[in-house]
Amino acid sequence: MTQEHQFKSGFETRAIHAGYEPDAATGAVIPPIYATSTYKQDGVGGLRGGYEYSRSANPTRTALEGALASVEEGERGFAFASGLAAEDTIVRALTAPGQHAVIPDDAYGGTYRLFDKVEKVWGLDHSPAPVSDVDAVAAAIRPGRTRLVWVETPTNPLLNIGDIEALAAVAHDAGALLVVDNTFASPYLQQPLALGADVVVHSTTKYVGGHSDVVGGAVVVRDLELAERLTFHQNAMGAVAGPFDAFLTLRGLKTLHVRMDRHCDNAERVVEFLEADPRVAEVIYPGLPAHPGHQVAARQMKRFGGMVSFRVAGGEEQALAVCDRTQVFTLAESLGGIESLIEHPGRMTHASVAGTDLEVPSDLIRLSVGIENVEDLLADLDRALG
Ligand code: P1T
Repeated sequence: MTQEHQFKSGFETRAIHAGYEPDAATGAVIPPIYATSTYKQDGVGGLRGGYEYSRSANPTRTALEGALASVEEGERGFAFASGLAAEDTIVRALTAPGQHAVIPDDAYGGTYRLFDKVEKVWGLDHSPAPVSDVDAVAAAIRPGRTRLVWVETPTNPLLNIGDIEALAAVAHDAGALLVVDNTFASPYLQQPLALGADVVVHSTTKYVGGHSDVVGGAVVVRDLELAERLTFHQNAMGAVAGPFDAFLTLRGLKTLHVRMDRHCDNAERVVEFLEADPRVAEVIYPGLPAHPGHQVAARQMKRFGGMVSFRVAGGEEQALAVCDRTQVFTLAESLGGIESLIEHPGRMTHASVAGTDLEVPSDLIRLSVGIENVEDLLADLDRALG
């Protein structure tokens, strides 16, 4: 597909074709795993395909990076060894010591830990703010010092919704960049760059990879100056995706739209079931009209996603018991794979925020609703609720 054709195509076509032309020599329709660290030069500096060393660039990674840029409607994509490696590279590339970031007050625990224990030591301090409250985010900005307004939407694990257009306006008024962690929505459901965000970041470990078999991260931007800095830091810091990981992630991306629609279908049924169950105290899902972010989510997302959080009647003890009892939902960290997962954020993914402003309720359970038979999922939850 030519560049121009890629731009005009629908999401599904780009997810399958963007970033790679069938191999000129063999006709291979899928990019090979270029398991090579280096490339023969035809005379000093005579690079055949622009490749010099696989930390700087590798053809399998290039294919993934092109596809990521295309599905996020950006100009340049970057693939990293993990979501956190992608986040760290954004911070080092786009901020300087002495600057400040506004971060979500219910971010992924590991993101908070990165800002609080690593980036702060480097000289970037941060203030948590609720992403669903644009005025609170604006109030957390330190004029002249805030360089990044960093949001997740939906947030992990409380599924709060940030209004990307409004947050971009607030960030830009203050001379800051808006970074959107698009992991929970995936590029199929939401394209933050088209809504005014400057940087999109993903844990591709989740919906993009989609099969719980690879850890990875991605960054996508439109602005070529930001792209240049990210290119430099990706190479200089070196936290790149290896060729096999890039291959698996690209393979996952090609079916993202099909998987995601089924994740959403099944999540809607799970929400309906939980809403009607007296053993459940509260269901949190942006697709519910009563969710405070519903209107914004309906505007900026294609559907409402595969993540469902709920609070059980009976407190932490009951929440832990439910997590122990499921048989189809696997008790595990992570999300976004084909199989359903259940977890207790307070003790698992968000244990690192205990005792901080980001602490999550102890009776909260998070579901990553997979694409199994939905009746099996409902029966499993019914049994586990006891
Ligand atoms: O795990 P890694 O690929 O490094 O990505 C970190 C990350 C970043 N952003 C969001 C929104 C995330 O959810 C994550 C990872 N989250 C989990 C492992 C989890 O179970 O929530």
